[in-house]
Amino acid sequence: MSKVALVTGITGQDGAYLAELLLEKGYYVHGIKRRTSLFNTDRIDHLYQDPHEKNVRLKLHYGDLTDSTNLIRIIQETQPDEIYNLAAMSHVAVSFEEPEYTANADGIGTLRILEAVRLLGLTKKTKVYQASTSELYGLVQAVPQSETTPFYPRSPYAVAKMYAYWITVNYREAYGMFAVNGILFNHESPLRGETFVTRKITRGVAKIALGLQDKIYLGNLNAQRDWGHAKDYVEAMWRILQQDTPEDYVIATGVTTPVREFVRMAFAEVGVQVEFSGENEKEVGKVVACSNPDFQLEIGREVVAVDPRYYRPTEVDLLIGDPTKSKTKLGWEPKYDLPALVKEMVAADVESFRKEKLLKESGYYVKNQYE
Ligand code: NDP
Ligand code: GDR
Repeated sequence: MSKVALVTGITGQDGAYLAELLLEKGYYVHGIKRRTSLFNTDRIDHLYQDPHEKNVRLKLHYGDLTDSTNLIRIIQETQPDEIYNLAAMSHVAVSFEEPEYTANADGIGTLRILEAVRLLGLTKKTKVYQASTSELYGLVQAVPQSETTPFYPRSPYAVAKMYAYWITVNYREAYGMFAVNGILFNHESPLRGETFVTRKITRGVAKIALGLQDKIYLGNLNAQRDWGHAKDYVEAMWRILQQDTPEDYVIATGVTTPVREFVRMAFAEVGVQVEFSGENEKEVGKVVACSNPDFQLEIGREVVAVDPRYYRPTEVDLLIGDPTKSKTKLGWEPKYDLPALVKEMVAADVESFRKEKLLKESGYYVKNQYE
């Protein structure tokens, strides 16, 4: 018998990779998507199955983590063996602008899922995976950060996720549910949301190289992140739910890199060497060499500048995870390292903006003013 999975946040980066993985493994996959005024299923359109066909394995349901009645009905209808709760207002900087909504969706939303499982009498059937985050560690207490490192959240997002973390632990202990946290460090891909720093950089690099953008404005270049590939990380989510005992796991690469270095690596992918000078708000990145005959950028040109509007009221300076437990207990090993990730992301954005360049040359290009 095929297993049934319910994925919240299926239209997001991780939801798309996870849905693909579960379908490959023979699952029936139900996904919750929000109603939006424009289509929001770009990342999973390649998985779409016409509901009129027989044996459809992917089904989407309208829903929202802020609506308990809707969640109860979908869980009742789908009777899932596994729930992956990936839905969230996931942008740390935006959570300072929308703190109450973030608490509702990211914190109480998790409670709604767990409580729906309990109310429906599914505590022995349905396993729940909660998308916890390295943002819980926040202000550095110790490095590398492991399952036993104390939390010190530094944003409304992280505080909401802290509630979600503990309510998951509590439902496990109180009701004997298989409810677990994957404490995932940053993971990226060509499907990453455009306003997260890695994708903002790879898109900016592609557009600068193709003559579609002048420079990239960034915030804190000193922040250090442990960046992995989303494809590897959804495999870890699945493994966490296949264990006999419910436990929480850190998923990370164990390597940390400053934002500034990610910028250098991304420009190097298009044959452009960038060096930084100046400090804080005055820091800039300039071209010092260009070896790509297709993309001629003049030496000395400023391609990166700091804009303090991207600073956060409270920052997380350093994240570096200790994946020992996931490696030993789950047998999980990432296939991608950071250079391979950067290469894939830059190549995908160059390819996509080549098409945009054609549109621009034909008079159709419209700048996206919200970047
Ligand atoms: P994305 O922002 O790409 O996707 C978030 C998903 O949640 C989207 O499908 C979004 O829908 C949906 N969503 C947002 N709010 C609601 C709501 N109120 N009700 C229902 N659905 C909602 O995030 P990622 O895929 O990168 O991350 C997945 C999860 O993992 C998130 O919970 C995130 O906080 C967490 N996480 C992510 C890490 C990372 O580095 N990527 C690291 C650690 C944790 P829509 O498409 O309509 O916007
Ligand atoms: P993060 O990811 O906050 O770690 O949360 P993000 O890519 O937004 O920021 C990483 C670091 O880069 C610095 N930074 C900038 N960030 C953005 N977005 N835009 C900029 O212009 C910029 N300049 C510098 C930030 O200050 C920060 O230090 C991500 C999300 O996916 C969360 O949902 C997830 O829980 C964590 O990763 C783990």
